[in-house]
Amino acid sequence: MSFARTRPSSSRTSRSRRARSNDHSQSLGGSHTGRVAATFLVVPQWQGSGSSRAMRLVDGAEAIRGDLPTTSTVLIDVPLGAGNDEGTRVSRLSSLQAVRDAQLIALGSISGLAVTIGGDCGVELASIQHAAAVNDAMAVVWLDAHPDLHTAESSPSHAFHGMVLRTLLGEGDPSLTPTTPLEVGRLILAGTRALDDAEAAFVDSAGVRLIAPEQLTAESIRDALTASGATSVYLHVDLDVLDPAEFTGLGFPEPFGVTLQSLLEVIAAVKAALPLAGAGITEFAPRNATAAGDDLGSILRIIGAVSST
Ligand SMILES: [Mn+2]
Repeated sequence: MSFARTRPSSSRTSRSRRARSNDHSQSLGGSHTGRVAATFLVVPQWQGSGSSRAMRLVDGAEAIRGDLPTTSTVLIDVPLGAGNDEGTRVSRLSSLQAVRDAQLIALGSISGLAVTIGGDCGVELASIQHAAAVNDAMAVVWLDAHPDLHTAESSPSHAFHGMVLRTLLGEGDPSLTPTTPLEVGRLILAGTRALDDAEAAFVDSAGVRLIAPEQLTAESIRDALTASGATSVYLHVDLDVLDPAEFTGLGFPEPFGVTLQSLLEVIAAVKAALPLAGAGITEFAPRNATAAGDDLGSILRIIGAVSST
């Protein structure tokens, strides 16, 4: 193994957990969630983010993990260092490869629903690849302010979290691209509203389905799933799909997002339409422990909606 098995107890993590325990008493399985039947794969990867404050993603993952049932939680060890680009245009590629490999091993031993908790959106690489390999005709509902459809060549930041979906479609660094790519006809971008020019051009030329925030309803997502012909669905939730007025712990907030209520309705509609092949919740980047506590209630409702039966 090229990465550490144990994370030193950083003062940052200890501080956030201590502070949170004073003012935050919610936990999963409370009255606002149903029965939880999932395994949570916590992946505190920050190396895919292009933010100068990417380390906040580690705090975000830890804050969420503190509220998950320990018996059904698996923590992936993420390299402590940034890693390097291995001569490619993908920043920190070596770390991304190590996390991907560790995630695939962990996913292989999970039976039943796996819910991946990021970390940056790059954590979806392994989780979607794994889910697509064991589920036929799987749709991906990508609830995210951003389409994450850059190639290494078009990405201005070289940050992998902006390339993860394009990589899953088969156009990424060869060391990360899955053997069996996703089919573009089964991809649904939802709540997506911040597209770079190169991404918008790809959405147009490839005919990717995109439901803008103001069009996103239980009915529109159901119609898009029906049109895709899929028989199972992976649900990706980047928390930045939410309107920043409702949710503050974001590295890349984008205005005019969806409400929490609307997001919960859409998740319920997706689950009612097709069997869930997997799910991921990413990009929680609280600026401090108090701010994390303010957002955790919303996150737990989302996790409850995704994972309850
Ligand atoms: Mn995003």
